Amino acid sequence: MTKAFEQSVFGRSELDVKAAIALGSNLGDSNKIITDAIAVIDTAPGIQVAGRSHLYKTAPVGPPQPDYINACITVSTTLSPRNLLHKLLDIEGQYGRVRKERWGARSLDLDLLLYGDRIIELPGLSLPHPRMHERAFVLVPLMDIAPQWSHPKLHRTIEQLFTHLAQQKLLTGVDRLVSYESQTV
Ligand code: PH2
Ligand code: MG
Ligand code: MG
Repeated sequence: MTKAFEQSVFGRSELDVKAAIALGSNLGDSNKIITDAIAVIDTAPGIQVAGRSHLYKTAPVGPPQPDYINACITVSTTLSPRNLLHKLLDIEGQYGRVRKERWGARSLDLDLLLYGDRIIELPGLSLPHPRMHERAFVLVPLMDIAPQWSHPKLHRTIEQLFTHLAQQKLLTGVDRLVSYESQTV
C-alpha cells in the first residue's frame, strides 16, 4: 500500500504523535546517506516526515574522528516510542552501521530526541535524549524546524536551550551546508 493511498483510506490517525530525530554520519558519503535516510524514514509505515533541517558540517564531539554531517527531522508517527526506536535502529543497520567504540565514527546514527512531551527512562530508551540540550550539533538543526517545542523535563523551548548554549559560547563547530534547503511540509 502506498503512503498516499494509506492516508486517503485511513485519514490521519488521531493517535499521531510528533517526534524529533537527530541524524549523524561521518563515514562514507555522509551527505547522501543523511538525505537518503530521511527518504527511507518517510516511506516507513506509520512514520511521516513533517520537517527537515538544513544539513550541517560539525566538528566531532568525543574521540578524534572525521567531521560529521548532522541534521534533524520532525516526524508524525503512529508508532510507540519503542517501535519507532526499533525502526530507527533497523534503518541504521541497513546503512551498515557496526557498533564498536562508544561515540566512534559511524555511517549513520539516528537518535530519537523527543516523542511528544513524553518522559521515558528505560534501558536503551531515554526520552528526551539525555544529552540533546548540551549539543550544538543537535540544537542548531532543531532550531530550523522546532524552535518552540518545549523540552518536557527542562521546561525550556529549543530556542531557549539554543540561546543558553550561545551565551556559554558553546555554539561552535557547526556550519550550514548551503546546497540543501530545509523545509517544513
Ligand atoms: N555523535 C556522537 C558523538 N559525537 N559529534 C558530532 N559532531 N556529531 C554527532 O552526531 C556525534 C558526535 C555520538 O552519537
Ligand atoms: Mg548519537
Ligand atoms: Mg545513536
